Amino acid sequence: MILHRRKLLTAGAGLAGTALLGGCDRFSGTETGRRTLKVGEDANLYVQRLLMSPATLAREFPAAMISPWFKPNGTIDPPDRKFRALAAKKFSDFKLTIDGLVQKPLSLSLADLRGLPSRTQITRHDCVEGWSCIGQWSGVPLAELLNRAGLKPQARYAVFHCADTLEYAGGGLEGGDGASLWRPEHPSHVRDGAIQLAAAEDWGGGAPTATDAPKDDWGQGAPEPEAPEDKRTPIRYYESIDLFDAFNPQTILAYDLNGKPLPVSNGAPLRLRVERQLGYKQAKYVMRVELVDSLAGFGQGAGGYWEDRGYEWYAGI
Ligand SMILES: Nc1nc2c(c(=O)[nH]1)N[C@H]1C(S)=C(S)[C@@H](COP(=O)(O)O)O[C@H]1N2
Ligand SMILES: [Mo]
Repeated sequence: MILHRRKLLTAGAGLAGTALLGGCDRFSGTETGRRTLKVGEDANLYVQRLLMSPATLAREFPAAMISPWFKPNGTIDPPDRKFRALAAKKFSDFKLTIDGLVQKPLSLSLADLRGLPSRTQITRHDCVEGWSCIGQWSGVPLAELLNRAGLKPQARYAVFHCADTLEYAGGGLEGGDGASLWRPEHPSHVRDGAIQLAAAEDWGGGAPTATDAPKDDWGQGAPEPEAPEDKRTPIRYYESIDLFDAFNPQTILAYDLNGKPLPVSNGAPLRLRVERQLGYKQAKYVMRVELVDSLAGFGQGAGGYWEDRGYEWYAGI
């Protein structure tokens, strides 16, 4: 079903709807399918309908059920040079970039984000490794940001670019079994190797070219000039969601956990909460949200770091 859906979404506006429906009855028969097909025709109508249709919310819990400790997982302290510089100044220089298929790209500091309307929710985080934690998250609804930026009609997904390097293209980890064998069940394997390597390397995306030299891939400025040149491309964590989830009121970019600023181990300065999905969708260290019409150009094209390694793109709980 997910493959059908990808095919459908990337098939392009020029194809007749009926031709597409032929192989995709199961998907197109759903409400989601019908609404997704509307995107190319009238994005404003689509977004209006989305906002008016009752959102499905994940369960929220009473404060008494908050876990005493929210287990950090995956990357817990990004080794990347740029991230370290931001963290050293308590993220006072941090700017979240919102760009891609938007009318007006945004660049917002943590103070800017804290000044916007916020949402607080107590939800349960379920990791595929088999553990759960209940935490209280506060942050800016993604819908707030998307409404301010204004979507272009072609926008279909939000891609979350994260600060942490997990490996390097072309084999960045020593003693590797190969990327295809790495799974979330073995985060320390990924993490330990990545820390050793990324700490020694420039984080800024391999050899800069004339076109991308002024900006790294988070849009946070030029790579450090003193950094050693590295031909390898760092593979950073990324995630993506569709506009249904993007506009869900529980979808927030969280800056507080349990009433305190988010610890680095849980994704400071900003992490995604998309509450109806599993843990690996909850991107930490979010530097940039890019609105796109296709996921094909990112990583291996499956929509996320773990999705590229075999996990489902829609990780419903
Ligand atoms: N940037 C980034 N986001 C990430 C990960 C990661 O390694 N890097 N791990 C994911 C996984 S598998 C889980 S379970 C959660 C863990 O979030 P926590 O550290 O707050 O428990 O973050 C998710 N988001
Ligand atoms: Mo996870």
